[in-house]
Amino acid sequence: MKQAGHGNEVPWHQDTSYWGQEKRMTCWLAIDDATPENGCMRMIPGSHRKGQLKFTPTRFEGVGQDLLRADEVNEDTQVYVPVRAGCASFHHPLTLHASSPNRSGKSRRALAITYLAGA
Ligand SMILES: O=C(O)CCC(=O)C(=O)O
Repeated sequence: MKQAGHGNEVPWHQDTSYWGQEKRMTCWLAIDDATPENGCMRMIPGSHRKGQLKFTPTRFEGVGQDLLRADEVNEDTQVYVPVRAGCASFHHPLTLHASSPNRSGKSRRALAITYLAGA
């Protein structure tokens, strides 16, 4: 949830930093159009092939818990992942991704659904 003109940064991370190596996948369903202006996700293509990277728990203002920030990220190859309202993106749990604060006048709401592989 990133309200218009508000919303925190989500630092570069792999979901495995939070979950461990469980076989999971995230479906990110946009409720509003997500654009570079209102803080859509950014990803590093191919980063899921690099395995688990080192990360540091980091305190962010206005966030009640530490977020796990990947230590070394080369943003040169990042891509923005705009998603239209009602559409979804899917990402591998090792894919490096992040999002910026929403500095626009439009809200950026989304629902993240995590699929966990059965045994
Ligand atoms: O909504 C965002 O900006 C980040 C979402 C995210 O990190 C995720 O769904 O794994």
